[in-house]
Amino acid sequence: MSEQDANRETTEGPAYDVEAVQEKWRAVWDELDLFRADDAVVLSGEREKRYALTMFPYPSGDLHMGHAEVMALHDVAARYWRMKGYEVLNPMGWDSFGLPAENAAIKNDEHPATYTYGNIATQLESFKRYGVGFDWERRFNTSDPEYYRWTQWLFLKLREQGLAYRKNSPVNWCPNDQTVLANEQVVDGACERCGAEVTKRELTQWYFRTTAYAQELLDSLDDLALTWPSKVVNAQRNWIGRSEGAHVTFEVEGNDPVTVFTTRPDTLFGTTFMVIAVDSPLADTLVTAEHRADFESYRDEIRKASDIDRLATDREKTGVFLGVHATNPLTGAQLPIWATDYVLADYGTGAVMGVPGGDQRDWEFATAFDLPIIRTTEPPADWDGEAYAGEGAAINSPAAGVACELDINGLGVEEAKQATIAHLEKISRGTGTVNFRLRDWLLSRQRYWGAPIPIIHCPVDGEVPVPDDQLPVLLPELKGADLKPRGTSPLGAATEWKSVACPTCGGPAERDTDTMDTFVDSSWYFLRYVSPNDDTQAFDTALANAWGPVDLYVGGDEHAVLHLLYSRFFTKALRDMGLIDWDEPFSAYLSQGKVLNEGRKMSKSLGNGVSLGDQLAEFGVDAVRLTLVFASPPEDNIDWADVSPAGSLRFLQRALRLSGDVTSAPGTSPVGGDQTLRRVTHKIVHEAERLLETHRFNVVVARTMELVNATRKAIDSGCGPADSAVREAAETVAQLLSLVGPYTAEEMWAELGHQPGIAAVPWPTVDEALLVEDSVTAIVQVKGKVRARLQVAPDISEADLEAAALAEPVIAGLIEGQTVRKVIVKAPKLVNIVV
Ligand code: ANZ
Repeated sequence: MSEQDANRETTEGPAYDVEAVQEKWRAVWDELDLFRADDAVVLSGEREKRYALTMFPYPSGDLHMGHAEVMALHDVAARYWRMKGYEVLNPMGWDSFGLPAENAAIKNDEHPATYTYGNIATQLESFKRYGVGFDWERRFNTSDPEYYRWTQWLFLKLREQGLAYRKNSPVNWCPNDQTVLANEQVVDGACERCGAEVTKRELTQWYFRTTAYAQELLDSLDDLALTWPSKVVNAQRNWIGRSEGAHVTFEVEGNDPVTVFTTRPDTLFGTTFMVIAVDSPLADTLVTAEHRADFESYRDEIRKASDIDRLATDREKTGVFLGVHATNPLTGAQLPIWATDYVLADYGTGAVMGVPGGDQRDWEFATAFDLPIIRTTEPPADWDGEAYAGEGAAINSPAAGVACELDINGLGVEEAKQATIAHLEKISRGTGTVNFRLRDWLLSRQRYWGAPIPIIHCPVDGEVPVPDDQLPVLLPELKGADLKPRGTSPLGAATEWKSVACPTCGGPAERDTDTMDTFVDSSWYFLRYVSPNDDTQAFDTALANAWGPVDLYVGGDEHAVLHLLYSRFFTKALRDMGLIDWDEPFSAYLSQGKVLNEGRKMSKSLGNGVSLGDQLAEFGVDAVRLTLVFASPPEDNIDWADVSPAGSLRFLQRALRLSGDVTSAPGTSPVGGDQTLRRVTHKIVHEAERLLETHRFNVVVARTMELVNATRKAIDSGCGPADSAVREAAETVAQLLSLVGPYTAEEMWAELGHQPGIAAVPWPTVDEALLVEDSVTAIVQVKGKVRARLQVAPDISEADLEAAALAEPVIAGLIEGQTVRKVIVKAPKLVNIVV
């Protein structure tokens, strides 16, 4: 017996047999099938719906503490809705394709399918033991052909709409995972999964046109900001990165004109050079024969660097002259064109007008290569910095002696911008424009474990979609070394699978050998849950409209940009195809903190991991769940070293003992029971509703503890165990507790003489009359200082309150012999006496 167990026995009587209680109720619950969501009820409008969703796991091992936390939090909301009478959809499945499972499988020398499905079975068992109220009838795995058939179908739908396309471009390459990465998967220049430094490669890849929705994805964030955490909303805003500015076109001798994107068209008079992304096709076109050798060797060197390094403000400025000049459209000045690495090929137009007076990077570049600097915004008098990007009057625009039809000298930045844009539009040398940082989503992967891209490449017909009736394109069976990543897709090794007849001309053709990013699978899974077994369509539109959107989504911050943004894109695209009628997938989002140990993230290498299995074995499911919910507000991190599952277990036991002590019969009316205890009970239920709706689940647990204490006091030294208010309080404890400790709650419910299935019992009704306070505290101030406090009736009149204040002995003593000039009375809370 552990020290805690011994402690428990001496202070609280014998520990309850957690294991036996869990076993008993699990079997009963399986039988009762309490969490089945009823489509008919929401379709008919008979009951209002709630869709509760938590991010489905990758099956890369058994469940861990992080899963335990998110599931415990999520279940509080789902169970509460259920008790409040909503028809609740609360499904679960597995995000079973993708790198996490594949890498783990390769490491363990197993086939990804064997490994994945083995882990799913393990996790399913753990979920059931953990007692989360999921509708298991709706489960699916994204790696099931019945699911990915529809992922492929959706890909083709998006392609039909021009929202999926293939292009050749420099892409992020992870040398360790041997695959390309979306921009969102590169964090500080490293692979989001494995941490390896990301490099660039020129490849033909598939993209989703997320940029088509850039403005709407941004605009809808204004509404989401009310129900989503601000850090997630801000992360998305930054990621989408809207910039207002202009496209300006420069003539280039012997070449096509070059267009730049600038946020500061007002600085055009201060442009002294032009810089082009060294790795852009444009640089390659412009460079003269004489400068080509230098250019190419510079480019080879730069290709090794990541975007983050390239954009770092403290990076030394490098570049090569391309041998050509551009003409300033306003002044006719000749500007040398350089290639550099601080301009990115895939942002704006990949070309920048160099304004050293206004942009620090340009300043450093001009200084490094001895190019002229002209200020076009007047810096403040005490300015001793270099480039000045702030507010100020336009100067040198144009400079003295320079002829130009446009003169913006003296205008403020905003006015100067508008005037310049207007002029450029008039002379057809530019237009006002909006630019987004958001890039299209690169979705193809050179890895085995994903949904094959359903495209056939035909030498005659080009890209041909696989016809609907030939979906799914099943993953070919590959084994051993053939599965391993190698720079090109492993699917290429399946030579028989790869060669097919072209669906259009019947001639020899080849399947696309790339697979889709796992994030494609999870961008629409919330739709599949509404009709998970439908083999005629991806999802049923009527059901999707009835159940959707998700009312509360619970998950981690790590998906703030990736998964949430992609799901939002899919939702908007599907809406525009008429497949759903809502605009956003997740109406509210709760992002839970992390479970740490001793101040640090749990990890194998630090040796500070806490095994969920061990915790459950030692303290039981309810104590672990209660500890996780009680430890902090959901958004905050929890340090497992600072919490006490043993204390949680003691509390559960104390709660359980209440139900054994109640002696009145089930069904006894509480009316006429002890009023003090009834007031406490009803106030706590009333407050709990508000707390649950605002996701302050930890405080709900605190209030439940208070109710346990109040009930215990009533039994032991108050009205006694036979009072009907004691039964009411104990039943309320069981119901509140069912949100976090369902096994203990069910046990209490049975001991209180009820049928099993507390999860389906309606939420207690609050008697408003019991919420009215007997008395409130009124403050009495003399000369602005609080001198006394009075207990008064909440509906006391102003006259009575003034009289009571003046009669109070301390106050009477203070004002004796003084002239009372004024008495301000705000019943029932305040009396202010001015002497
Ligand atoms: C001239 C200028 C003058 C600029 C000035 C800024 C200040 P955001 O706000 O991020 O959109 N730029 C344009 N394309 C670029 C690329 N592909 N790689 C790196 N930099 C690029 O930034 C837009 C500004 O970043 C543009 O406005 C351009 O520099 C630069 F006083 O043009 B600016």
